[in-house]
Amino acid sequence: MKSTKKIEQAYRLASERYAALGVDTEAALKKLAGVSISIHCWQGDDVGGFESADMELGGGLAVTGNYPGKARTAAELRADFEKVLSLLPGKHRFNVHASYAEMSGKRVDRDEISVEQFRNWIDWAKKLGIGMDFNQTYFAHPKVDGGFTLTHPDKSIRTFWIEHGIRCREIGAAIGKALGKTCLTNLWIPDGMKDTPADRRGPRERLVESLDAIFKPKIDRKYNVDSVEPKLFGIGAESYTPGSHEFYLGYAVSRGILLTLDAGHYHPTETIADKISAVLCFLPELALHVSRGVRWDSDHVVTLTDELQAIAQEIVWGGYLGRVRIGLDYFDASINRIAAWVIGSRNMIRALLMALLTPIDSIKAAEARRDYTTRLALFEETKSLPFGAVWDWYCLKNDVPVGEAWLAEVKQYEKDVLSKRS
Ligand code: RNT
Ligand code: ZN
Repeated sequence: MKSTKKIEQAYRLASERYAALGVDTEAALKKLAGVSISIHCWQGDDVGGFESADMELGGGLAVTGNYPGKARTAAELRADFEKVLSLLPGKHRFNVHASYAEMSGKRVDRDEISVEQFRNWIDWAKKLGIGMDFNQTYFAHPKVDGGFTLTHPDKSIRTFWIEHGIRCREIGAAIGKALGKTCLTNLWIPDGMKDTPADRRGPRERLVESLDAIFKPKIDRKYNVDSVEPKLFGIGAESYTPGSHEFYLGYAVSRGILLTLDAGHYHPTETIADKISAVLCFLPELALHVSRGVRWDSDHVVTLTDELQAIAQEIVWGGYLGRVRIGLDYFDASINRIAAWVIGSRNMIRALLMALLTPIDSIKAAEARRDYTTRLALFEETKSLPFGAVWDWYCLKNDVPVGEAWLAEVKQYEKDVLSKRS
């Protein structure tokens, strides 16, 4: 355990080093404190949800691993997430899927859910003083017929899912209103084809129609904002996805709603970092699902990769912190789930801090005078600046464990709580 005094000393030295390069560490930390990451509920229970125990996940989503201790109830998931929050510097949000409805005796189907099934979530978030985000759930349900939801050829199936879409927007608005923090309701559907389709046009035109019906009811944007999430392919949808990038980009821009860029949804060498400034030329706000695909959309725990740093850099250096709703999306059941949550979340925050501590004004000035030599030299030298000392200080100041000390807390929680779950 590092002593408080040493952490402070290291911070002071680091701060001087940064100041010499024109970077104000205090200002950086202040900015960082204002960023709330929307942390996904589904890391805590392998995207299980609490509607029914026997429904297969489907929709091309696959969680591997059977590490013991998964949350079996909403109450357990809430307790686990409180543990996570206690290990993260800053104030963050919780992102809930519709399948996390709590039925309390009276089962209602997805086309009939309402804020009633989410009261416990809202009360809990209110108690913690955190914001919440929401998602329609278009998977793990018998009406995901043949893998189709909003593009299904049968009108009655489409109608069911349209109703679900509207219900969720209403729930999103109720959440936003109750918590006094705008809720983002994100729509993703699994629809796609394993093999080459004969008709690419039909499903897309049906999807436009379905989406228009979902977004027709006017909802105060103070309470809820809507977003659509593209994907190029998935397991079992290798050849065609109606809700592709171009499809939803066009849809979001023409309808004035948000777009959600998921880092795992594109071709392996295609990153979402470069898309941020392009999309923000045409949309007021953007949502992200920061994830880590390994060979495919595998949703591995977010690590501090070049890609993660590039995403954070684009947000920070582009001046987009107020226009990008940063969310996480991954699920790993092969390691302690709380640790998975903490590692990915801390990495996201860390990547933002690294971007905030870059002497970007000098680098941009070099670029403007076409001094690309200086640009490259400064980019590379920045990589060995004493970032870690600033991060440790930030954790200390926020009363959360410094360095790897959080792990001991997770291990203790595993011993006291998780290991007692069967
Ligand atoms: C699936 C999408 C989607 C889901 C969550 C559970 O490929 O990324 O966002 O991961 O809604
Ligand atoms: Zn996603």
